[in-house]
Amino acid sequence: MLHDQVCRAANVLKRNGIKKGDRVCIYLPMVLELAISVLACARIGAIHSVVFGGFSAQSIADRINDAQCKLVITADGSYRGNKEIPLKSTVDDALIGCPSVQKVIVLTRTRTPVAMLKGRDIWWEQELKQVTADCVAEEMDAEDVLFILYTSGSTGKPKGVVHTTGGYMVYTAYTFQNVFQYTAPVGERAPVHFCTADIGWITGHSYIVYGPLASGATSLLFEGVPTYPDAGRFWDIVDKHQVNILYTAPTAIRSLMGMGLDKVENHDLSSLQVLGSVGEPINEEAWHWYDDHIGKNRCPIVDTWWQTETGGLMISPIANVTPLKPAYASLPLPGVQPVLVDESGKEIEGNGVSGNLCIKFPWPGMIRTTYGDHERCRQTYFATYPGLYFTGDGCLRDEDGYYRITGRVDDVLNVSGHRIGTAEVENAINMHTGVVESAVVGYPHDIKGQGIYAYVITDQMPADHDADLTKRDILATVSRVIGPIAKPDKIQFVSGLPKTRSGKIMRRILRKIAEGETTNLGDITTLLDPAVVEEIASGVL
Ligand code: 7RM
Repeated sequence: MLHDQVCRAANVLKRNGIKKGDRVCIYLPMVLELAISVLACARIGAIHSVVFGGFSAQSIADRINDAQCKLVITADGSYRGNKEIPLKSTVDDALIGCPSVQKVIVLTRTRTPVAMLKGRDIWWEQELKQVTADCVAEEMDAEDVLFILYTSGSTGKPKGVVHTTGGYMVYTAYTFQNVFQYTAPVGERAPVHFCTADIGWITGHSYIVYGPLASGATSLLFEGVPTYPDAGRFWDIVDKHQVNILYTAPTAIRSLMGMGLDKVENHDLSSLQVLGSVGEPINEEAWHWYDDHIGKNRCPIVDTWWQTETGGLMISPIANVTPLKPAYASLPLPGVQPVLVDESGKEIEGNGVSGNLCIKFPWPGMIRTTYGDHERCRQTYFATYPGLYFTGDGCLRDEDGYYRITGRVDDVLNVSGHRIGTAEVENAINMHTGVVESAVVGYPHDIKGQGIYAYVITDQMPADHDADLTKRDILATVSRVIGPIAKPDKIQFVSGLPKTRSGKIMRRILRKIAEGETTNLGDITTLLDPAVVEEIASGVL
C-alpha cells in the first residue's frame, strides 16, 4: 500500500515539474502523507527539506530561500492536543518572500478554510486523481543528495545538513537493525517500532522513515502530544498496537513521570521488548523510572547518542548485547571511532577521563556538506581540531571505557530535545522594538532538560507593571521570528552585560547566575565593568 501511494505522490510531483535534483519543502503534520511525501521525493531523486510544523513563517522562508525550493507540500492545518494549528496560512506568509516557489500542494486535514492562489496552489486529493501508480524509481548515484535538514549551530543562521542516498540509507538501516535488534518477521506480523519523534527532526527521518522502512519494519506514526487526552497516551498506543520497540526522549519520560503511575498501570505493556532514549542526556532518575515502570525491568534501554550531522546512531548499547549502565550511551557502534580531546586538540587517552568528543574516522551516514556553503561545513566541523570531526559535545569515558555525554560545549541549547542556538534566540529578541541587546544562556530545567534564560537590555529600564507586558511582547516576537519552541522561559531586564575589554560577552558568568550561583562566579577581573555582575546576580529570577 505504501509503495502504491508513494508512486502516486511521486507522479504528482513529476506532473508539477519536479525533476531529479530539485528541492521540495515539506511542511506537514505527523500524518502518513508526510512519510509518503518524503519517500516520493526520494523515488524521483528530488531533494526533500522537511521543516518541523512548529516553525514560524520566517523560519520556513529562510529555509526555502537557502535551498531555493521549487515546490512546497503542506496541509490546511494540524491538530495539537485540543488545538487546531493553521499551516497553509503560515506557508502563505512565508511565500511572500520566496520567489523560487512555483507550486504549493495542500493536503486536507483539519478543513480549516484556506486561501488557494490560482496557478500556484493545488489540492493533494485532486492531484492524486490525475495520476497512476506506475512510477519507475530514478537511478541515483550513492553520493547524490537525498535530503537537506536544517539544524541550529552556534551562529545565528541554521545550517542545511546534507545527507546522500547510499551512505545514509545503509547507515540508518544498519544501526536500526543492530541497536534495536530488529529481526525480520517469522510469521505474519512485522515487529512494531514506535518512535515518538516528529519527522521534522533527524530522529524522525532516520528512525520513523528510512531505517525501519528499509528494514521492512512496521513504523508507527503518532500525530499528537504525550499528554493529550491524558498522560496515558503513549501507553495506550503501546497497548492498542502491541508495540515492540519504543523510542522516545528523556523530556517525555520526565514529564510523564511526574503524572503518577495510574496512567501507566491500566495498560498492558507486555509487548515491549526494547526501549530507546534519544536527544539529550537521560538522568538516572528518568532511566530507572523507564526501566521499572515501562520496561518492567525486562527490556534493555538503549541510550543512543548521535546528531543530525551523523545521520544515524553513533554511541549506543546494542540491545541484549551490551551490558547497560544508567545514563551512559555506553560504547561506540562497530566502525565508529570516538576520541576525547583537550582544548588544544590533544587526544586524551586512557579511561576515567573527560574532554570534547570528536570522531576520528568517517562513517557511512556522516554529513557531506552544508547546503550551498561547503566552506561553512569545513569550518564548523573539521577546523576546530584538524583531522577530526568535532561534535560540539562534552563527554566522559569512565574506568570501563563507557561513554557518557555531558552536554553541548558550544552555544547550542537542548530544550526538550530540540536543538536551538543561543544566537538565533538573541537575534529574534533583538528584533523587538526597544531592545538594545540581549544574551541567552541555558539553565537546568526539571522537565525540559534545559530552559532558556534571556538577559535583555532595553532602551529604558521597564518599570514593574510594564516589565510583564514587555516580556510578553518579547515572547510574541520570538514566536513570530523562530517559533514557540524558542520562547525564553525567563527574561531578566538588565542595564548592562558582563563583557571583556574586547567586547565579548562572558557567558560563563551568565550561565552560572542563571543556574542560581550568585557568589562563586570565578574570575571577573578581566571584565570591562565588574559592577554589572553584582546587579545581574541580585536580580536573578
Ligand atoms: C538525535 C538528535 C544533537 C545533540 C547532540 C547532543 C544531544 C542526542 C543524546 C544527546 C546525550 C544522548 N540530533 N544528544 N542524543 N545527549 N545523550 N543519547 O538529537 O542534532 O537534534 O541534536 O543532542 O548534545 O549533540 S540533534
